[in-house]
Amino acid sequence: MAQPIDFPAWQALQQNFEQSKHIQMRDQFEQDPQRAERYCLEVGGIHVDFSKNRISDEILGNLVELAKQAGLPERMQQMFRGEKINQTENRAVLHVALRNRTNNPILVDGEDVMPQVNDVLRRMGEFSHAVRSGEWLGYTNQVITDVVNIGIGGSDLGPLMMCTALKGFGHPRLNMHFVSNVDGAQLRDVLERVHPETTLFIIASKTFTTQETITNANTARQWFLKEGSEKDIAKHFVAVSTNKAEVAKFGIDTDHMFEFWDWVGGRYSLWSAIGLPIMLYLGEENFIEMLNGAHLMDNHFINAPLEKNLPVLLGLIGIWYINFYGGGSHVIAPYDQHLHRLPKFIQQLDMESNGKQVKMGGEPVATETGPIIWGETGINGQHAFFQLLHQGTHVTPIDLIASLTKRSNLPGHHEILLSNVFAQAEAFMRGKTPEEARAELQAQGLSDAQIETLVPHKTFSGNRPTNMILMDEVNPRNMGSLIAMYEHKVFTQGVIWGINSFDQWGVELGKQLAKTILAELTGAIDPQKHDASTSRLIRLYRKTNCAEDGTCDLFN
Ligand code: G6Q
Repeated sequence: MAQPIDFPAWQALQQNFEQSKHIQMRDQFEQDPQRAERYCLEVGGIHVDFSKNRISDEILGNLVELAKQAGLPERMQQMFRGEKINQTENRAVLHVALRNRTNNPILVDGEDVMPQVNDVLRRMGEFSHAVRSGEWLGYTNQVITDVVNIGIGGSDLGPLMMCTALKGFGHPRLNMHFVSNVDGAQLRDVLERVHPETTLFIIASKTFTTQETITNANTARQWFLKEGSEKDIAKHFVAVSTNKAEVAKFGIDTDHMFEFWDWVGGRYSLWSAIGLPIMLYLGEENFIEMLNGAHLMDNHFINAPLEKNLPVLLGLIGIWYINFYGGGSHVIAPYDQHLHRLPKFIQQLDMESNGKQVKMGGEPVATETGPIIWGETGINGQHAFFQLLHQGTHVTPIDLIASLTKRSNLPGHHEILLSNVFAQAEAFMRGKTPEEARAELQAQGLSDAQIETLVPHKTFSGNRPTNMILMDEVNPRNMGSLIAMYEHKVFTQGVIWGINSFDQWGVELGKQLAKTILAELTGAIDPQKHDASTSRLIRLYRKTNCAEDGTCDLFN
């Protein structure tokens, strides 16, 4: 399989890099008054200004060529057609079918998936309506007030992020809780705040075999059974899974199971039944709006020419930094408190998808692949890690995300927030020259000696890339579009690198080893052959927790 460095466009980009790496964006803005107008795109309620990047028409042209030479258009078609592009798991990749609002048939193994998608959506709608309206009652005939989603990774981060982002749309009676960590502290903290009669547990697991989720689910069930009885479980536990047999084995009636399919990847699953907490909290209409927003972005992605295609351009600009500037990380900085879970969500989406070292065919990659994604609310980041972004030695592209519409009625707050995000983007781009720093210090009346000592510290090289991502409003539709935009950006990059963005074998190794070690910690079996460090850690644990005779019953 060809390596991206073999494509002619890659060579052209290498030349562009050598010729343009010293060009300052501030000069480009001065030379081209139309730059901001030319380098921005709007899709639905999402407006992206990507003009503060180290790009030119020629660079963008070559990046688009690279996408063509890597076969991106064909790959996009294959995904949307339901072909099995996740080759290592022999699966289709069809999160786009979950929000296929035009409902045109999408075939997997010759069968249209849309009737099943619509059927589950309908059942989710009926169930959500019953819970929200108060028609669905707990075992003592009380309405549900608390929903506890037990799931981890893809079965947690999406619903948690969406419910947090769209808090203003949430049902006033419903308190949403998310338990992912097998550290009992998290579940205990939630159980202390809820009552069995008024709590609904959603056990969300694609496989229904994930150790953390099943352990938490069993504990929740035991807690419930201290007051309720087995027959009451049906009113308080529902499951979301692809695995009917395991759900039944756990003791949840499969009538209370909401299904999804192996062609929905965990980190791409919030649009499926995994989104049940979102629908319960926001209501069916808002959930559908979220799907509509994603569908709008899907249509844009599949139809717009590559040079005017928002997810494609964001992916390509990312490639420009990762592969040519050696920028190995990327910051997500929402200027919006309720989007504070977004960096974590995109971190999984991107890093689990593109954290790969071999190509589709199994041969090693010849270039860097997915970046390290990190971030925090921008305004808080400004008072913490932004120092490194302004004056450190790395090239770190930053996505600055904000809402044009006010998010609270508190006077003055939104204006301060937005003035900061715009100021940061300007500062990252312009920097401050030694001359500007010197003039400022002179105006403060410092001596020449003091000025010369301070000038290097007060100088900012600037030329630091940002994308400004503005939503006209943070609402279900725009959140759907925003997340779909990132999904397709990640896909675009994966195609250029020729990797499989849809498997996650890296997650599996630790899971396997943990099973062996668990048995050793509990004394069920003697320690197996480990390296000296691991064996010592196991012995240390056993010394702290086990009786002298070696019995070590962890679960009591
Ligand atoms: C996502 C990953 C991973 C997965 C969790 C939970 O793409 O595969 O984060 O979602 O490991 O898996 P289950 O849903 O099967 O419990």
